[in-house]
Amino acid sequence: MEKVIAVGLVLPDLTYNVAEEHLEELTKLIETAGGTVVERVLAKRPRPDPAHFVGSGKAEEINQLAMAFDATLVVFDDDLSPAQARNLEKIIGVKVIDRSGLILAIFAGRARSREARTQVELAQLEYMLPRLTKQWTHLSRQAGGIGTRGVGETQLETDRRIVRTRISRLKEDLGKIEQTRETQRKARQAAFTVAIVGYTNAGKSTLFNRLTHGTADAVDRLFATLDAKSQKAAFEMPRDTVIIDTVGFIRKLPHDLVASFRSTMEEAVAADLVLHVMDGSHPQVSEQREIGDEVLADLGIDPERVIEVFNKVDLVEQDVSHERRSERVRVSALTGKGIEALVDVIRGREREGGSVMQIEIPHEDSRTAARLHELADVLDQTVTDHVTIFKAWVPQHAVHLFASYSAEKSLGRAKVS
Ligand SMILES: Nc1nc2c(ncn2[C@@H]2O[C@H](COP(=O)(O)OP(=O)(O)O)[C@@H](O)[C@H]2O)c(=O)[nH]1
Ligand SMILES: [Mg+2]
Repeated sequence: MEKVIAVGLVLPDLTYNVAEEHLEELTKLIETAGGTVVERVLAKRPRPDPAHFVGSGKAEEINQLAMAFDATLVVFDDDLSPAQARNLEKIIGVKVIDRSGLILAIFAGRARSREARTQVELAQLEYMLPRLTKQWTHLSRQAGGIGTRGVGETQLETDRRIVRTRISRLKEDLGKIEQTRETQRKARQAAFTVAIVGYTNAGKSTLFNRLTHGTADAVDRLFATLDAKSQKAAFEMPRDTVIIDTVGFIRKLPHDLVASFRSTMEEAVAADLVLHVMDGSHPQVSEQREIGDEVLADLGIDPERVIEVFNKVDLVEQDVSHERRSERVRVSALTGKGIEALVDVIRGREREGGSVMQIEIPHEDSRTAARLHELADVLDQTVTDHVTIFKAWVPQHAVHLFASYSAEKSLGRAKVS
């Protein structure tokens, strides 16, 4: 295990408590990357030092700590400029990376699908490019630790031109992979899709497993999930329903990564409904929620399509009943509490803008049957001597086309929009 020192900067607008929470999260990230935190440092300053970020005096202190604790890596919670990282390394004497570099390293270790691997390598190279110029020999000497995992030594030894060529190659590959993904998405179009999004560790994969009886990787680890996973809902639903698990958000997610992970998050963009899962027991839940809202807004997701899900209510003591707001559901994905209510909310959304109808179509009327298949979501069908009885979700605009075939038992209530 690589021994690591975690460093945070406390600016005047930040309380010590919040700074501690942020450092706690950084510690978890470091552990996720396979390191162990031997010491934490908080530096209080009116503003970042342009050359040494925390100041050269503090850097000197960190150097002493690194020697005392035998640390081989120092991780800063905030973004460092390439020059700051270089200057700090000179004083501290061991490898220095920032939160972005750390997250990239974690992603590199987690990526499984070709798409995720391509995206992560692309983001890593783009992150490294400005840092490569003079740090050349320096970086290749250091290769192999947390900060450089995923990018091979040979790449470090090549020059910028080759890195650039590699970057454009990866971008091309990514374009092709996205086309395939688009085709797969089209194939799912008939179904109602529900994407689960939220801060890392909020319980998305646990909820996914609850809703699908699935086997997504649900562990107490940041970013266990990188590849979107989809599976049919395990509950009886008015329409065919597919649930999608996605990668989590995090504070200060590197911008390059946000861009390259956009295509993974496209699953959420294309979804009919988005469940924004929050860890209701987390002290920083409102910050996490804001970050989630920002990312969703960034992706252009209409808040109308979002349902807020407060998870982990089993860990929250207060009585939840008098705090209810519409379209906010409180659940425990772990114990199953509130899941039925959530499923009901999803059902309600599925019925909106249409009706579940029972429709009897005579066998000779194949045109109407064909139209039904084209316009509606057929849930069930029974063939009798003269007619086929369909149970189907019919969008509001098409209800009149089938009204005369309807056995009049509209099973769902249409909400006129
Ligand atoms: N107590 C409690 N723990 C939960 C709940 N949901 C998830 N967890 C735990 O939180 C951790 C992260 O869950 P996971 O589903 O992997 O989160 P993800 O990163 O959002 O996919 C795991 O240790 C889960 O067991 C819940 O409702 N209550
Ligand atoms: Mg997950």
